[in-house]
Amino acid sequence: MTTAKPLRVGMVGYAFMGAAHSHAWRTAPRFFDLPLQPQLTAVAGRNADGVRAAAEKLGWESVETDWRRLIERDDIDLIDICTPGNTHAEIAIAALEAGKHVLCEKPLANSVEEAERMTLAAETAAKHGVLSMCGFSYRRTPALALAKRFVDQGRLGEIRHIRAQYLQDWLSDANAPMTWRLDKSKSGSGSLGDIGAHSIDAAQWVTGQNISGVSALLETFVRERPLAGDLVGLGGHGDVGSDAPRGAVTVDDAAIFSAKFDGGASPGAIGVFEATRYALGRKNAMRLEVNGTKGSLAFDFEDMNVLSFYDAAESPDAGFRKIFVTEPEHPYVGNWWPTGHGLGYEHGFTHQVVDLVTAIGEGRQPEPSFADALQVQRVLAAVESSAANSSQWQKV
Ligand code: SOE
Repeated sequence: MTTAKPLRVGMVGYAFMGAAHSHAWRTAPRFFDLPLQPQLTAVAGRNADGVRAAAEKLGWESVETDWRRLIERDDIDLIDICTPGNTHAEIAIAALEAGKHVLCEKPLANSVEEAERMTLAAETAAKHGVLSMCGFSYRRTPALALAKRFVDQGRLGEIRHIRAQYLQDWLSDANAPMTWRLDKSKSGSGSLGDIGAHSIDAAQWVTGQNISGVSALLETFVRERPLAGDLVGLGGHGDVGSDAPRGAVTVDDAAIFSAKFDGGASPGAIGVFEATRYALGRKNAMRLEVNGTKGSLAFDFEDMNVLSFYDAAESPDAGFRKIFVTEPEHPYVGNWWPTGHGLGYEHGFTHQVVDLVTAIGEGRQPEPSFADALQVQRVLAAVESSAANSSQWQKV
C-alpha cells in the first residue's frame, strides 16, 4: 500500500479520450513508482444518466453534471480535460486560476487566441506551483521516444527531411453520419487539428526543431452528411439510411502541407505532412520518417512496437534495421513485460500520466507544456491561412 500523497483527479468528458485517460489514471500507479497516488475522484458530464454509467464503468468515485463543480470542490487537485476543443480554454483557465493542475487533450484549443490565453494562465499558475500539460500522447509511444533519443544522441547527424503522415479511413463512406469532429464550432478543424496536430508535435519534438513556415492545401470531399440524432462519436456508423436529413460538414477532410523548420545553427530541415480520414484501408497510420546526414528513422503506429533505423556508418547493404522496441533499456518498456511482448495504444496514455504525476511530484514543468502546444496551434493556424490564400507560403 503506498504512502504517497493522493493526487485527486476530476475528469471532464467520458467518451473515447475519457476512457483512455481513466485507464491511464487507474493503471499508472500499478506499474510505475509515482511520487503521488492518483485517485479517480470525480467525472463530470452534462447527461446525469450517462455520467453515472461512465463513472461505474470507468471507476470514478463520484459524478458531477457541471464541470464548474469540479473547480469548486476542494477535494480535487487536478482537472483532466477530455472534451471537444471549443471547451478547453474556459475549463483550463478556470482550473488554473482555482489552483488546480491541468491535463488538457490535444489540440490545446480551437484558435491561437485561445491558446495564448491558456498559455498565459498556465505560466502565471506555474509561479505558484500549479502545473499543466497538453496530451500529445504519441510522445509516450516507446518507439517514438526512442526515435527522439537517437536524434538527441546525434545518431542521425544534421536533419534534412521530415516526412509525416497520419492516415485514417473512418470517413471514406459518404453516408458515415455527422459527429462533433465535423463541426468547426466544436472541433476547430477536421483532420488537420485532430490528427495533423499529432504529426506536427511529434515532428517538432523528435527533431528538436520548430516549423517556421508552411504552404498548404485543405480539402473537404463530402460536404454534407446524415444527421444521426445527436452528433455521434468517432466514426459512429449507425445505419441512418441515405434519406436521413443531412447537415453541413464545416471542416477539412484532409490536409497536406510542406514545411520549413527553424533548425537552430544549421539550415533547418524541410518537411512534408499529410493528414486524412479517407486513406481507405489505413486505420490509424501515424507515420514519421526523419532523414539525416548520418542516418534515418521511420515509425508507423500501425506497427507501433517497431522503430526502423538506417545507419550510414554500416555497410549500405545493411539496409534499415527493424528495432523491436521491447528491451528493458527502451523508454518506459522496463516497467511492463519481458522483452518481445509489446505494448498498445493505451500505454501511451499511461506513460503520459506517469510523466505528468512525476513532474508534479518533483515540482517541475511537465512536457509538452501549453507553450509547446501553442506552437502547434500556430502551425495549425498558418496551415489554414495558407490554404485560404491559394497555398501561399505562410510564416508561423
Ligand atoms: C480520431 O482521429 C482520434 O481519436 C484522435 O482524436 C486521437 O487523438 C488519436 O489518438 C486517435 O484518433
